Amino acid sequence: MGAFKQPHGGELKELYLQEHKADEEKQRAGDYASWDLTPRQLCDLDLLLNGAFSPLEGFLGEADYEKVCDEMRLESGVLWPMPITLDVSKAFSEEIACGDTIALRDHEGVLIATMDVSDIWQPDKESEALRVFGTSDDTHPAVDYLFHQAGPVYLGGKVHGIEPPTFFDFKLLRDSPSELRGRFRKLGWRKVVAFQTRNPLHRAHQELTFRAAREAEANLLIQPVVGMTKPGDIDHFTRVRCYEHVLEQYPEQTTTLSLLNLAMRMAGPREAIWHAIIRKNYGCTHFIVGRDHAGPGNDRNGEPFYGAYDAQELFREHEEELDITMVPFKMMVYVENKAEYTAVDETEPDDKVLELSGKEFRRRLYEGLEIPEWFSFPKVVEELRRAHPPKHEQGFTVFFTGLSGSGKSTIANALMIKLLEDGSRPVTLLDGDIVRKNLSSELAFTKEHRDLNIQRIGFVASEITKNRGIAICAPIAPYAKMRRQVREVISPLGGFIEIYVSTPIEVCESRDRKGLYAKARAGIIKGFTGIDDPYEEPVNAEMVINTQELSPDLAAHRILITLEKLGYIR
Ligand code: PPS
Repeated sequence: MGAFKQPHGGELKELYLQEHKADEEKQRAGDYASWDLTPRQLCDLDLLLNGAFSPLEGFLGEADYEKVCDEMRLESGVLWPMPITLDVSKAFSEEIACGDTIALRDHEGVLIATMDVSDIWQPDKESEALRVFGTSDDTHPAVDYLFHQAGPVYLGGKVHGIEPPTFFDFKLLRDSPSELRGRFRKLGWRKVVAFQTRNPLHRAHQELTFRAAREAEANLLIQPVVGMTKPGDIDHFTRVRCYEHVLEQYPEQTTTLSLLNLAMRMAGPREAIWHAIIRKNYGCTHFIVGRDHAGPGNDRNGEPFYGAYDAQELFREHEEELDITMVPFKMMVYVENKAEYTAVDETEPDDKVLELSGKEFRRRLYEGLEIPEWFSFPKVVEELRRAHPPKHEQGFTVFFTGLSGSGKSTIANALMIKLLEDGSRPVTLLDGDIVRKNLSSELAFTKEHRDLNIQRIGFVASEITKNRGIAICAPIAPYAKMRRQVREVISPLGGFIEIYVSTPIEVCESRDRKGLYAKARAGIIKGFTGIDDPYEEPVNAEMVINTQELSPDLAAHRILITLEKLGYIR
């Protein structure tokens, strides 16, 4: 591996089998118990197999796991801060025994690797959270994952790579450690400083990376994470397009971009050590650690999980052993009177410092407001605006709920017509009866079937909302839990406006347009909402409409006014 040494003198551990051995193993794997990898496990496995996680040779066994949690070290004594574990369901763990080999497959069933199971154990997750992340507060994304998503049983053992995971996006920007080392060798880059990021790059980042390269007299690798970052982050497709624009601002001879399929844990100081080991494996000699490196934000009480410079401190303690040099950075700020960026601790008393917090930046972005030139690059802002349009260009769902005969359909229909007249976006009406005919024709009115019906409506509405259309739903949706679930699915994708049509049961029954209430009273229809099946009244609907007080036309008009107030229409 030439000038590039792996930490602690070890070689890069690439775990793919040679072609003929992989073919043989593939044949045998038909008989192995098979585990479908979760997205996070697939990221971990990808980096295990390509050597980015050297010196690991597989998912951690129990002894290594315990020592990593306690001391950030493997049993061998080698520094390794993050437990890389294969969590599975109890049912799957009961199918297998230590000594078995299992098949590890992606979500389409492609065999990525096999694993010789050496350990099967049930971890104490609370203790793991406290030891690794220093907290059991599940507002920490990795604690949330550990407690609410990870399976209850861990499997450890060596892995044998059969086929690298397939990527359809940005293929030319994805490199294995040996590929990147090869590129550095070819370019004659003996010193490389790596910059890790999960955010779009703005001017402050550019200045910081320029300075780092200058200080270290090194070339620059911008290596953004595209595996899994903090929930709520800007999607990687948008970010990579932004990185490509920013790259035009860098000298081509000394800067390169490569994407890292890492599943981050947001573990602050421990994560910084982990990132450095990975960058060392990729052939870098220096690593930038800025303010609050891989920080998960604030805890339940509004306090930061880690100190702003804790990562730098922990890195410093282990720098020699890591064999990669830290380039520490304070926060960069813009000094207006000097028209340049500088480290926050280098400003002078008379300097006029301009700042734009991440929160304020996002607010301006989402509301289509001005973003100053000193903060970012026009092409980056344009890209971000395209991905996060202002509310009047986002999709939204208007979700009516109410008893049969409450007037939902009539108002929903009136609203649809008014929105079609406005013409700003395509509109789809998912009325109870329409859905029951086209989407849920085999379903009855049991609780289970009603839930499934609402789930389907929620799914279709979420797709419409994501693609910037308008979905109008008008089912009875009698159960609060399902309404909440639909809200949770749709809200991150656009607007969600719940409207409770609160017409009392007596009025609905007296109208009895379809004659169903009479049949329900006579016991001909069983489980009828409001008669012998419950309707749980919404408590957090954006609007309540009583059709005794408002005509359908006026009700639809009121809804339009609310949509205008919320910013979804102009
Ligand atoms: S649910 O609970 O949300 O899945 O119901 P939904 O799909 O909206 O119901 C659509 C229409 O089915 C008729 N219908 C019943 N409603 C309630 N309970 C029972 N048991 C039932 N059986 C048939 C009823 O007319 C609903 O139409 P709307 O438009 O609401 O009157």
